[in-house]
Parts: sequence; C-alpha cells; structure tokens
Amino acid sequence: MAMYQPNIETMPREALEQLQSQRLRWQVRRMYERVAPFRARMEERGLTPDDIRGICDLHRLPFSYKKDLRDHYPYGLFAEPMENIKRVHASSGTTGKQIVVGYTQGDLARWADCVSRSMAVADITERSFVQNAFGYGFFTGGFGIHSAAECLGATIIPISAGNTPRQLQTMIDFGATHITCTPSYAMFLAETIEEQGLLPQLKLQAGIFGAEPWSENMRRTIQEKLHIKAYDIYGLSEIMGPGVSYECEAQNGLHICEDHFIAEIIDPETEEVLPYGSPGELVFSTLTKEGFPVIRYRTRDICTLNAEPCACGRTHIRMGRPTGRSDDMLIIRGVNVFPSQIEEVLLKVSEGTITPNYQIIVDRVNNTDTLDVNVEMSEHLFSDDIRSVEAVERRISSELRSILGIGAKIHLQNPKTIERSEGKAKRIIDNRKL
Ligand code: DLL
Repeated sequence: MAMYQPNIETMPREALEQLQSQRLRWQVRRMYERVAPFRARMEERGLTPDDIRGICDLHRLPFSYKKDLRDHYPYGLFAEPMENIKRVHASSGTTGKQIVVGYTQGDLARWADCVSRSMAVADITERSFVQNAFGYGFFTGGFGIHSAAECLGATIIPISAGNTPRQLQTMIDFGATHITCTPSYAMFLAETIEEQGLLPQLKLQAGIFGAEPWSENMRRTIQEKLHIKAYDIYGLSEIMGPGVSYECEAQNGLHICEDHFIAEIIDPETEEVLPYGSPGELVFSTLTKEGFPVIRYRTRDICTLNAEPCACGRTHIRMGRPTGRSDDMLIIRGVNVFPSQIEEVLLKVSEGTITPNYQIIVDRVNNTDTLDVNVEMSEHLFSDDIRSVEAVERRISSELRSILGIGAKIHLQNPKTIERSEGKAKRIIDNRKL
C-alpha cells in the first residue's frame, strides 16, 4: 500500500517533535505580530512569543473558540493580507451568520498533501476514477477531496452530493473505482445498489468517508455490501477541512497530520489537559497555516488520543472516532446545524403566530437523516383557518432551508401540547442509532 509522504508520515518521534516546536515558535510569533485579538489574549496572560520555547509551552497559550470567528467575521482573524488569500470556505456558525476561513496558495497545497495521505491509503493513483460525492461549494468536503485527487493524478468525477439515480448511473458508466461521501450516504448508496442488483456492474475498490460520526458497524455494512474497503477521514473547516486526520490500512484510529497540527485532549469543563487515552475534547493548534492560523482551537469533538505505535509504520499519533460533541451541534445529512439557528428562524417568522415552545427531532430513515421541527401555535393562529396554518408552516420551512441549507418538516401543534419540562427544556431529540 502506497504512502504519500513516507519521510514525513514515518518520521521518528523526536525529529517530529522538534519540527513541531520550531513551527510552533514561528506560528506564535507570526500571529502575535499579525492577529490583534490573539496578541491581546497573549498580553492578558502576560505572554510574549519569547515565552514559547516549543511544544513544552503549548499549555501556556490561550484557547480559541468558534465564537472568536463570529466576533471577528468575516476576515478579522486572518494573518495574511487579502491579496494573499486565494480561497475562502464557510461553515455554520451558531447563529445566522456563517464562519469564514481563508487559505493562501501554500495552505491549499498543504491541504491537498494532507488529504492525499488519506487517498494514497485507499490506493488512489493515476489509474483511479474518483467519484467525489461530497458537496462542492462553501463546504470543504468537495474541494478538499478534489484537489488531492488532482495531486495524485487520478481522474476526478466531480459529481458533488445528492441525486442518487445519477450517482449510480455515473458510477457504472464512468467506471468509478473510488467513492467519497458521507458515511450515511455511502450506506444509502450501498443499500440501493444491493436492492437494484447493480454490484456486478461496478468497479469500486475503496471509499473514503467522513464529515459526520459513524460506527464500526456502519463500516462493516458498507464494506460487505459494496465489496470495498471503507476508510475514515476527519477534519473541520476551522482547522483546514478534511485531512486533519485519516485512517491507514490498519483501520484502527485516525493518524493526525502532526507535522501540520498539534492535538491535545482537554476536560471541556475545566480546560485541563488530559493524558492520552482519556476521553475529552479535542483541541488543535495549526503549525503551518498562513491564511487562517489558530492556536488551541476548541473543536468540541469528543474522542481519545493514542500514541501507541501503529502496525502501518506511521509515527503520527492516532485519534479515536469522535463519539460526540461537547456542544449541541447536530450533523444532519453532513450539514452542521446548531439548534440556536433554528430558534432564531422561529423567532424571526413568529409575529405572534407561534409560541417559543418547540422540539427538534432528528432521525435516520433508510440511512438518510430526517429533521422535523414541532412548534406550538399561538391561540390566535389556532383559531384561524387551516390555510393560515399551512402558510406559516411553509414560511418557517423555506426560511430554515435558506439558513441551514437543508430541508426540514415543520409540524405546527395545538397550543399547550408540547411537553413542558421542570428543568431544562428538552428541545432536541436525536433518535439516530449509529
Ligand atoms: O466536515 C470537513 C470534512 C469534509 C471532513 C469531508 C471529512 C470529510 P465541517 O463542515 O467544518 O468540516 O464540520 C466539522 O464534522 O468538528 C466533526 O464534528 C464532524 N466530523 C468531520 N469528520 C468526521 C469524522 C467537515 N470522520 C465537524 N467522524 C467536526 C466524525 C466528523 N465526525
């Protein structure tokens, strides 16, 4: 099995840590000089770049949060002048405004390298046909995979997400050897292929899946139904996009690209750094990002880190599959959704027609996520005719689609029918079982 950058991927720990220290010093100094909010946080702690001698001093540096991106929207945390920013991507914030990230030419090249490490594991070469069913656009999935496939010289089929009949027809006619998409969509494709008996017409060898949590059970099902190897890839827009970590052929944890990112696990309540092996919140510092670097960024993803040597020979530590979040973000059909975004829409369209009592219900039917929102009508709307009720439902639904980018079913309920809670309101019911 090919390794894309063997010298880096199997670099002895000592050399790797030396490289990290040197890059961290460079990054901290650069951000101190160029990113005013970072400098202010350093000063609050009485720190200057000289205090950071290497990774041994990482724990002294201030954390950063999703909220920082919102507060400095859109470009306030960039460390390069805009003429050096060659691309932006965006992702959901906790409110109506998205968060924006920027990349220099060098960032884009390093990103393609990181994703290429993952794609090389899946044996993607010049002879491969990569059907990329991650969404193209602001989402980092489509372009992230695309550039790496280009780097490896594969033939890219840039089909983007959705439209299952077209996905299947393309897979057959164009001879796709690899498929990239969310794992739940891969499950859906696998079941449809099985139902329609299409497997003999396929040339698929492997798939790379990520952008949402999945389980070993889902992997097994995908592998068995499609007769392929299914590899996990992880990442987030704020750090880069896909490729922050990736699975090797051992399929036992995701190697973090440690020459570019340092990972820590912390207790999300106390912010105390936890030892390898303990579950906690994953925190990343970017070592080589030029356009939008971050130090100690709180991902909110819960997982463990594992520094044991791996059978594949890579020396970079592994993270376990993320098992949950330390905030209330939901990932629905690969799209990040914050309940606060839904609440904001309800407030906006309300005008006395609905009450602030609502419930968000997420489920998975035929491997596709569903989003239902139950909202109580006001007495006033309740006494109105059915057409006004339907009009309100339509308005909420279309507003939600434009804010979230995915559809939701709205069910207006009779007044006082949504269960009241004595403590915290239970607004989110996630019935998905991975
Ligand atoms: O989802 C980047 C990506 C694209 C990763 C394609 C892999 C493949 P965001 O939209 O910013 O970026 O969402 C990031 O998605 O914090 C996790 O909660 C979740 N996530 C991403 N990959 C995985 C994975 C992309 N393999 C958020 N397993 C992250 C579990 C994942 N959760």
